[in-house]
Amino acid sequence: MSDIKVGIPPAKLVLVTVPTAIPSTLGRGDELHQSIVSDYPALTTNQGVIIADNQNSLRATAHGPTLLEDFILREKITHFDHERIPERIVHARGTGVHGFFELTESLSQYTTAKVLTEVGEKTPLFARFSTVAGGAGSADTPRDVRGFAVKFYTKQGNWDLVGNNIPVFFIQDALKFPDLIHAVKMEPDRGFPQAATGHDTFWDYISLTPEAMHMVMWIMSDRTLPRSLRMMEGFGIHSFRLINAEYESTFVKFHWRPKLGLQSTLWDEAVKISGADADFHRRDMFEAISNGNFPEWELAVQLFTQKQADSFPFDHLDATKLIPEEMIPLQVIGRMVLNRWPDNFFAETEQVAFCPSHIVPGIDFSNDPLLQGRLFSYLDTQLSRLGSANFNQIPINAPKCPFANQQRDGHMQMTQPVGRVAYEPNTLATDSPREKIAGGFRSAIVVDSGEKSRIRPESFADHYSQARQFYRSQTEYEQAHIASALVFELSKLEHPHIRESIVAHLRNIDEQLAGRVGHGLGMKQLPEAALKAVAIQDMMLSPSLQIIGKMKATLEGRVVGVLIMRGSDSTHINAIRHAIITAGAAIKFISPIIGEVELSDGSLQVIDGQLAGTPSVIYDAIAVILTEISVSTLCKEATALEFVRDAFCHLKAICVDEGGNTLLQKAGIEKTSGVIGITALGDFIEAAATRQWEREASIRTLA
Ligand code: HDD
Repeated sequence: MSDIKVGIPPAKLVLVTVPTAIPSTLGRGDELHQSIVSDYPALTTNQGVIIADNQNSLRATAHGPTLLEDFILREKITHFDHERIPERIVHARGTGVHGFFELTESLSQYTTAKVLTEVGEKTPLFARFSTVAGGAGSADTPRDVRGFAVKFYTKQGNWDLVGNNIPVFFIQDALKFPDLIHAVKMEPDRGFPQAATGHDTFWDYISLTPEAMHMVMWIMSDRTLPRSLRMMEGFGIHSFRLINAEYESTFVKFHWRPKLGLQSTLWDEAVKISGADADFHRRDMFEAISNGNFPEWELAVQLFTQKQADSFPFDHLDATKLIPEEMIPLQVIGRMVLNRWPDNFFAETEQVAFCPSHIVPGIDFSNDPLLQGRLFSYLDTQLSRLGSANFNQIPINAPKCPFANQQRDGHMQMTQPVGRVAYEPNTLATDSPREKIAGGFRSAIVVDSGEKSRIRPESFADHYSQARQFYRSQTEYEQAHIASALVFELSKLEHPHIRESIVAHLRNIDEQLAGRVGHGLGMKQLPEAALKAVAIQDMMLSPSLQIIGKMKATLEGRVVGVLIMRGSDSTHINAIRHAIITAGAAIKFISPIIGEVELSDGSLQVIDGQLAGTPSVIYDAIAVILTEISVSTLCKEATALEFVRDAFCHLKAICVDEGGNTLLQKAGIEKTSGVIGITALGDFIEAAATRQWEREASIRTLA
């Protein structure tokens, strides 16, 4: 007999005794495993039968065929074969987190919804953030809209606010949604591109859909390249109605505003992040929650009456339009805090079923035709995705308030109702659920008249004014990014006529933008401007549409990467660590070899990332602290040179000591703004809290 230490999870690590000589007649090949697990709960089949051998199927003889009789094998493999459910047709890749909503300002004047009237009440919720076009296994950082869906488990039932990180949408009518999605997803004959808009079918459809032009401006902006899910806004998009105790209704638009401010990456950075860490956003959220840095958003509302709506120079029921904050100011009414990672990704994040039709008494829909179509689509899709009308019984979807009705049976029914009554009204079961006026859901009283027809109102015909307003409201850097993104996307097309058609639309948005894009695409002459149904309005500029304007000059929630090697100055490292942590950021150490690095004072610094595996794109700012000896080695490492070059080209602050500066020189980086010596740590922290926009013109042609 001999003692053997085996590798099993640390909590259960035990020393076990196994026979050195295993009787050959057993022939199992896993006696070691058997003896280790003897202290654990028994493994059973789904029928509760204890499994004696989970490593070998039942065979006729040692070298014979496997027997059909092996019910353990068949049950296990059958379950495995059915483990996947259809992924969401859109928004398949997502990250879900639990949290709560706390109301800080009551809207009792406008609504009876308790979630919006009981100040201080904490309503539990589950939020899921997603990309739209890619499959469940695609990367986190393509250029794409982000879904921003929140399920509030209110005392009056579940309320799902299913929005995006962009306040407008591509189309005005839900009938067009399947075409839009077929155009943007991978092309059906070739099966690519995955999670990308830079292909012919998408732009072909867009070129024939002028109502999409406002959304095109948003998706070509850096809004579709968020730095973190924690640093993006969310929007309910449609107008909804709030209904008060007197059945008076007020229109409302919902906005989520991140406490950390808005921040995006640059296109080149996003592309490289996809390669460095396909799970960048999910990991970022996971780490923030695990470290107790709970992400937080304000919930704000825009409230307006029908009379105000009638005075808007656009139709608020058209989902391709927004109401500028400068026109109807945002009123902050509460906060959302995300503080608990799900226990099980499939059970919660995958099975959560959001439906815009899930609303509670005191909230109602507007007649936005896109919203009206969504009210049907989501419930329908859950039936095919989750396989049963009983999807509401899955714990993540079940309300946390009492619920009872006479709906019965169906696939995977989990409840076992008793008694002979399964209908309402009845006289036979006095304790069975009944309809109730008090506290019950009532629709808004809306009077409508007109002819039944397939028609869109004339007030939906202005497709360019808000696109122009958005573009012209951006900073010069953001305008350049929009132009470059359009050049990049359209240059991918095989069909020149689609490119021309898009540039023809751009001429209605902004001549200078059309010129920049046309030039970038090598057009000798710009096409005629696209036909427009109504005159374009020059609306007032709205700085609240910028990202740069809404970035917060803070390092809070960010990560600084520090490149070090053996002998790096411990005084510099301690000073920089202190400055970064005091600023609310996290610090990660990078070195060519993982493990521990001995610093100048003999202390050991644990390394978080190996240089080739953790490029600077995953950090918000970097520092390089090296000795003259170590830097001579690093100067021959392409990854080290790329580390500093990328940080520089992505407009990040860089802090260096003398050794670090030698690496910068080798990489051809001048000590310009945002490149700061270790002695001016205060300046580095200040520079790291933002990006060095003025540097951009020196390293990139801004179209
Ligand atoms: Fe949608 C999912 C957001 C228009 C049909 N949508 C889905 C999700 C979000 C949105 C965030 C993912 C929810 C989750 O995390 O599970 N969708 C929007 C927004 C829209 C919009 C903000 C416009 C303002 N969607 C829209 C239309 C239709 C759909 C017009 C159909 C007519 N959306 C769906 C869907 C999905 C979905 C097919 C796929 C998975 C799901 O519902 O549960 O039903």
